[in-house]
Amino acid sequence: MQQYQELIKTVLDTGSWQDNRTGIRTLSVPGAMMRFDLAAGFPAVTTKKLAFKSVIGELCAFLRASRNASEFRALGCKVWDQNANENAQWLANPYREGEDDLGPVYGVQWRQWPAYKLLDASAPAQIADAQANGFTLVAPMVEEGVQKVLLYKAVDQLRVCLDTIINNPGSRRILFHGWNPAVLDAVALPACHLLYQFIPNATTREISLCLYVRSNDIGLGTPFNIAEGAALLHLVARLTGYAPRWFTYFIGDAHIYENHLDMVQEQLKRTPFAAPHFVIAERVPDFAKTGKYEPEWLEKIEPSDFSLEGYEHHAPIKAAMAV
Ligand code: THF
Repeated sequence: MQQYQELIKTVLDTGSWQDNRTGIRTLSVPGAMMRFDLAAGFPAVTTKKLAFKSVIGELCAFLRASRNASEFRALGCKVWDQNANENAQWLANPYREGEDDLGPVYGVQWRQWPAYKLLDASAPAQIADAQANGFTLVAPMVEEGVQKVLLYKAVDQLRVCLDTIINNPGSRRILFHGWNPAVLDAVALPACHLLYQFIPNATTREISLCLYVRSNDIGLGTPFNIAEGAALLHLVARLTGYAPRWFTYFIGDAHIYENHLDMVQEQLKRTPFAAPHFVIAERVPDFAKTGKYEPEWLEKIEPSDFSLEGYEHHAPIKAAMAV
């Protein structure tokens, strides 16, 4: 994982100091990119210990559309506790539904993006088409004297991605988005990793992922989010019969918090180890072997279905998260 060290160096050498919502300054660079070849191993940081179980717990919670920090904890991930219960602005937010609530974060958008249509009551073809596509009638309405009907659907964006990989792998629209402007006022934290695009190659039977992260905490979030994206690509590949290949990771605001400088500098002194190997349990069906499409495994997956083999790493380094 030399690329992580390169990113740290770039930010230390070229970054500028910035203020932000947390009150802890960051050294920031606008725009960064890393590209990992998953055929060469799993992109786990080795210059400190990666909290792999926590990463996998978070991914499983996202796949189940969880919005409560207690569900993340139950799956082995504690990193959402502070955002749920210690951010004064969120604690005072009228949309917060009590202890541990996060609002409709990541997984809710991935699996249940709320979509509405307000259609003209005199356009039955449109209404019928929407209903055929899974929209349900919510209520009749009158808008500026015109009769309308309101329809609703929870869009399972990730499931649509898998269906499209199976049915139309040449599509360049296989993506899901976490940034929903309609809910930004009702979440503990607006999505940081927010645009995931899968690119299957029907010739080589390899599948790649491009991920865009609007804001990334290089000390804590980056190693975590790299591992999570790579694990998701492995899972999607397994369920659709592809080999995971290129994982390209784009960052908008790439930053190091002032109180993480010691942690990243220590990591520059360490020599990275070879990449470990990512393993998905036998019980998770391999489409390439069974020829059977079983997307319901997106929700059935358990943290224990994922493991790392041959993960050599330097000593763990603890650091505080800016809230
Ligand atoms: N807020 C901030 N300031 N940084 C972030 O990276 C971040 N996230 C998520 C939401 N808000 C954020 C939360 N994700 C850790 C890892 C991921 C996080 C938050 C914190 C963390 O503390 N990791 C430690 C220990 C993990 C553990 O033991 O479970 C580590 O060493 O990796 C970015 O997604």
